[in-house]
Amino acid sequence: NSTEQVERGLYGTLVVEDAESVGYSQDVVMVMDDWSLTPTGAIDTDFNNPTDVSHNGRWGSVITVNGEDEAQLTARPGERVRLRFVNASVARPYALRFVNPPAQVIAIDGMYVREPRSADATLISPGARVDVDITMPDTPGTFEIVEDFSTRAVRLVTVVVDGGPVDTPDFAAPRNGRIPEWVEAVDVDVDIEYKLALTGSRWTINGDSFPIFEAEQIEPDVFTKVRFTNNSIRLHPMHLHGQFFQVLARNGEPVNDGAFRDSVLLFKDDVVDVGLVALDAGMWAMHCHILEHAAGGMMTFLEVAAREPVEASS
Ligand SMILES: [Cu+2]
Repeated sequence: NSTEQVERGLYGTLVVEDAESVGYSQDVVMVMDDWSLTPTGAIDTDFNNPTDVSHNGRWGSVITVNGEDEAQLTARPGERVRLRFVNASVARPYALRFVNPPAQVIAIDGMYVREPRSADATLISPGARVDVDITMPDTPGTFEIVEDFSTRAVRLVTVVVDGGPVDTPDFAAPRNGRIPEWVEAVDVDVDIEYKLALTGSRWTINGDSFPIFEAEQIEPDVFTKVRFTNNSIRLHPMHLHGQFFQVLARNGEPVNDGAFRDSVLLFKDDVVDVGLVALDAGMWAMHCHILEHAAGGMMTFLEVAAREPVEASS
């Protein structure tokens, strides 16, 4: 399975550029990963060990950005920079901190959000992507971008602001004003519920552990409400291929997500409702993005039916 390959670094990024340049002075991809190393600095080869599978997967002690454990970004005072964060870790979520200078999230999982929102305390679960809009201070200096998902804060990137100041590019941050507000969806019946549990040493979805699975089927072009119920004490970043969804509610509390995403992080005992309108027919994988959990059986498929062929009029 893919755990070992991704742990060893078999991944890359693909940036789909805007049709027209938005106007940032820099556009930088930030790939985050963590590494489990032996005392001599080699990659620990104990992949998918039973403890990692039954706990929260494998969390390495060394965190890197773009392969550097002391990653640095250099910019001139006043520059407005787009940072595209990608979580390539097999198991570890990151919580980004942007206090000074402040920053805005403009896109989640490769899709612009309805309204840019504060990037402080932004969660990026394994496999997720977040784009951030940040303007450099107008005087030289350094600041750090840190993450503090676990109790210990870790520096991800040192930003060095240096050189002569530039005029800050002045434009409205990109957004997708067409993302619907599904406020009434809170009261709509659930179409599919996925119950997530640890059964013995295997992870199960509705009692089945992959490669045993029963694919749920949904129709294209209609609203579908999916509930994830975490009947375990572990984290589960649930990830759906091929479609994007909005979070509707978390533990019964309505959420005005304003973002289409392809994964959502469940904490201990969480019940999370998401809504989607499937557009692309096919058998789509749905799995926990803690890859040790996927290897332990936490995977299924969601089948989106093909559209009825349209009769040619005579
Ligand atoms: Cu999981």
